[in-house]
Amino acid sequence: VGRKRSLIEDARKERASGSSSPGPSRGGENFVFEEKEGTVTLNIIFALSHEKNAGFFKTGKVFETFEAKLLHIESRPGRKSKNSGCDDLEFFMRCEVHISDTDIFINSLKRVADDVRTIPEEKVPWFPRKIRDLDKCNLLITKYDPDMDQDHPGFSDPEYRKRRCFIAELAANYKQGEPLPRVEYTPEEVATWREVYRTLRTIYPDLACRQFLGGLQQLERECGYGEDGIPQLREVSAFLREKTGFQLRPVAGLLSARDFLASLAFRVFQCTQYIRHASAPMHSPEPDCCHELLGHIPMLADKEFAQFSQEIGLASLGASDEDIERLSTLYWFTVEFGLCKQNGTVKAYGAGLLSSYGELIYALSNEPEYKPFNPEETAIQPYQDQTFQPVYFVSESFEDAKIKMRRYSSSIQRPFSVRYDPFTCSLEVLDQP
Ligand code: HBI
Ligand code: NLE
Ligand code: FE
Repeated sequence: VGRKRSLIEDARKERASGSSSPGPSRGGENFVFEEKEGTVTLNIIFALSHEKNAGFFKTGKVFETFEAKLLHIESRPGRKSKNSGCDDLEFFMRCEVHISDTDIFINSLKRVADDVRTIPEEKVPWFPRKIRDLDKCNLLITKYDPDMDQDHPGFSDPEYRKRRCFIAELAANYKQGEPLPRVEYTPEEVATWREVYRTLRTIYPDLACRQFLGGLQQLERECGYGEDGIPQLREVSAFLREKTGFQLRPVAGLLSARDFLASLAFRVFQCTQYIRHASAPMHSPEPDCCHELLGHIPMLADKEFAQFSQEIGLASLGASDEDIERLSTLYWFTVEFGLCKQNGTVKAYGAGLLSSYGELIYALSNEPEYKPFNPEETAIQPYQDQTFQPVYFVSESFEDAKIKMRRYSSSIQRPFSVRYDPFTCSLEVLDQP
């Protein structure tokens, strides 16, 4: 517990201190807002025509008089120059002034410069810019932890809890680019895996979607999947990289939605390495290696699905808390619990279904309610993360889900746009015009 707490605190501290604040140009630090006591940060734009060149120094005097602390300065051809050919300049200044001086400061500027206006500060949450920044995406949620939750099947099993701490430590110490840690699984752990694998394997052909079955077959042929041993993340990651460019990194437990989704933007999938408690093989409320390896990995070997996953990740970067909540609900009802139509029948593609014998059977029985997948509606559907879902969303096809999801993502308002550069594994962040 202590270790996890301190992980959470480290992540918070690092973010708050801004020492890790990434990004070179506008769109980077300009968005990060910090209100210090008694001061306010202003983004000011003003224009100076060529004849009034001396005006620049007059504006400088205003800044000096009000002891404005300059944070950023930029100049560019003004709006007028574009139309009239006259060479006026526009200045963008970011500065800190005393709150009580704000109005008089702006008015003084108006006397010496043209078109003075302020633009509101955008508050954009920190997000990773390069793949190495994922080392900072480590905010764990201790909701279903065996150390914290009395209802967890491992709560009263000290051996199990000790084992979980050991495996959590491997993930906590991991840094991007290092070889993935190996876990020597005990015979008891392998027995749990065997039971999960064997029972699920018999029902997959009838209930899982075509893409999943294809992926699983490849994993069985090329990556040692089978009931006799728990595959190691290192091999599985190498396999996925060849298929779709996805790679894995170890994670100690349930990650915050923001951090989890952010890693998808880099085609990185965060995987737990511990296994569920032997007493509850057919369903676990938290992710474990059965869920990752059986539920997620076969799907991530499909190109179209990989693209779908990355796009949810890209849409989440720097999004507001409310948008993250909606995106993670969408993720929940698609990537985790999605159903889709194939040749006239409904099949499962959601990882939470494909790793739980109990819920897979239930979801494809005629008990639960089905609704057509429609992002606007799906995004606000309350969901259940302790036991089976009361409702599942059915997509016409992956193609259809992807198109609808794209339309939804592009409706999310952000003051910048992002593009992933696969050569450098980093993001290009562009200010919108
Ligand atoms: N963390 N380790 C881990 N694995 C997941 O599958 C996972 C997560 N955090 C959040 C999450 N999934 C989703 O349910 C969404 O909230 C994004
Ligand atoms: N219920 C799933 C399982 O038993 O494998 C895990 C879901 C994780 C979100
Ligand atoms: Fe999952």
